Amino acid sequence: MKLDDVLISKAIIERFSAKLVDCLESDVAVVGGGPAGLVAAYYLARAGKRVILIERKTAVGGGMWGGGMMFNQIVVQQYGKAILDDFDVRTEPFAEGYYTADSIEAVSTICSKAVKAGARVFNLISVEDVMLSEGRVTGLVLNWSAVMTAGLHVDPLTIRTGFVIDATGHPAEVATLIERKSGEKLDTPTGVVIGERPMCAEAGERATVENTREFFPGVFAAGMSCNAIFGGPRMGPVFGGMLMSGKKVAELIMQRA
Ligand code: 48F
Repeated sequence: MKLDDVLISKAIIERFSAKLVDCLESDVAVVGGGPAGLVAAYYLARAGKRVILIERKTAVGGGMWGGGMMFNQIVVQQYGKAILDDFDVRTEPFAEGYYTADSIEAVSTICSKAVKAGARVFNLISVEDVMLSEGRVTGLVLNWSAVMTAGLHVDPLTIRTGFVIDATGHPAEVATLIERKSGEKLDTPTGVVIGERPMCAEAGERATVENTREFFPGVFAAGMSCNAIFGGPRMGPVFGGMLMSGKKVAELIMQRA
């Protein structure tokens, strides 16, 4: 059989378009494909929810690939290990209560499990705005990351969803967008994005999980964005809190959806 170049193009365009059209309405839209977003997408999809995950970059995985300062190992505590066990990611004990994992195995395995559970992942797309109706976020406004990077004057498209997860990491982009554009208060002690505090692994891990919650009607924080929104400390390359937060946000949404 002789390969037909144009048939290859047709296959890509038709299949991608069908996937996108199928995702115009979803139960949950996860913004950001770092560890927290991927873990949330997995547990929600596994429970039968229609989940779409939007990631700005070419690759999902966020800050997990690089471990700590490009040493591609991650550290987790017992509760993080339990989640890695759930995904079948291998861990090694290092000291009492400390486990390490290969960050490449962790990202690739968690991503694979999320996709196979049914989460629909769209990379190279950025969330540039939210849809707001009667004080609740009802959807997301999307554009190609390349359009945004190039500053091209191209209008976006929209998707409707039941719940949004802000898993955008340190910049807490969804929360920041809502605060800046809606003029409405967020459900934080100050009504705005407080900003993350300096490094403290012990307090940061705890705060990430505690701060995993709904901060605006229809919108939940997961992962590092929790501490950025609620003013918790950063915690560097210990990832158990990110994994726990992803699992917790999925459970919170499942109680509602
Ligand atoms: O930063 P990221 O890995 O967030 P996380 O899941 O994990 C944080 C850790 O990696 C690390 C840490 C651990 O102790 O502190 O930083 O909370 O992943 C966030 C992802 O969101 C994407 C971004 O490219 C990254 O892959 N992202 C950010 N803003 C947008 C976005 C946006 N507006 N639209 C789409 N994707």
